[in-house]
Amino acid sequence: MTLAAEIRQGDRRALARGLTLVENGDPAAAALLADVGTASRAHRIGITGPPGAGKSTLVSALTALWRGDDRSVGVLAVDPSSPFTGGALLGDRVRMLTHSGDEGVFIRSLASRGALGGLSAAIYDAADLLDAAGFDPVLVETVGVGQGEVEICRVADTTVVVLAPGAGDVVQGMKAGLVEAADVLVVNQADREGADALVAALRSAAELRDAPAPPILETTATTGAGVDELRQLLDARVGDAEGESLRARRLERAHARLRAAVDRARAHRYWAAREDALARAAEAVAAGDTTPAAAVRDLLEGDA
Ligand SMILES: Nc1nc2c(ncn2[C@@H]2O[C@H](COP(=O)(O)OP(=O)(O)OP(=O)(O)O)[C@@H](O)[C@H]2O)c(=O)[nH]1
Ligand SMILES: [Mg+2]
Repeated sequence: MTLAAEIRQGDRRALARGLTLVENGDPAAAALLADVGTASRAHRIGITGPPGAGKSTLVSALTALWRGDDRSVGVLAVDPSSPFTGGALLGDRVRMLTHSGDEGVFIRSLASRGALGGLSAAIYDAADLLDAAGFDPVLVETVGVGQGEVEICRVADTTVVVLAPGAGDVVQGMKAGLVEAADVLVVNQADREGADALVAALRSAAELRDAPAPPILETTATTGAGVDELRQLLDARVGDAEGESLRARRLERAHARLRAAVDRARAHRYWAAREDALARAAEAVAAGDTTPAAAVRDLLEGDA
């Protein structure tokens, strides 16, 4: 049986092997992804927000609820801010999930070591594999500050931004970008002081967006309070009422993804055929024998 067929049958070891190919940017990954068949069935949910907001705790609590409905849950934990930590740090971050040994839960940390096109391409591809293996929903937890994680959220059908009260000025500053990216805003650690004030602040920030204000929910992930409401809200997005906006989002994502993939493939082919020319041009530019602009013109000459 091919690796793709094993993954489609839900073979966990095959899935793990496939994810490693994707993560390492292995040439075999492209063939696997083409083979593995139609994806885009699973609801892909990005969970993002500042460190320590309670994302993993929330993911774990949500997972428990979905398992109660007998749904299989895939979790990808991503750390765009530390590409060089490999798995160590990420391992710590996901270890708190209490679902090990449950066949209906698949948790994997993802570091982009060699993925062509970087981490967001690797996340797309990894989510495809989890999807093909029958996991639905697929959750992507990302930690980070600023544009990085907002960018990564673009791979999701639904972006949940998790904040916690009392995280200080840095968090206040980055909220704007995060609020922009959110389909759902969650104020976690609602048991702590300042949660209501944070909700009020987010409500005013959300009103400034062009898009309709996202729903704002309060949760206490450690006790589970509010988590079922979040789960229902997420599930409703794939239902009839919100199905249309999800389809539009997927179309937009497919567009961006295909363009990026073709750009990468073309760049790869282009440079593979021109390594020597590049080396010569770089030497000429460095020596002052030609200008960068002239070198670029020469390199692009004859390219369609
Ligand atoms: N009081 C309180 N503590 C919480 C709540 N949710 C999570 N925590 C605690 O906050 C700490 C961080 O929780 P995590 O779930 O690891 O947070 P995270 O956002 O995944 O953190 P990183 O992955 O490191 O960015 C842990 O000690 C949790 O037990 C909550 O609702 N209330
Ligand atoms: Mg975490």
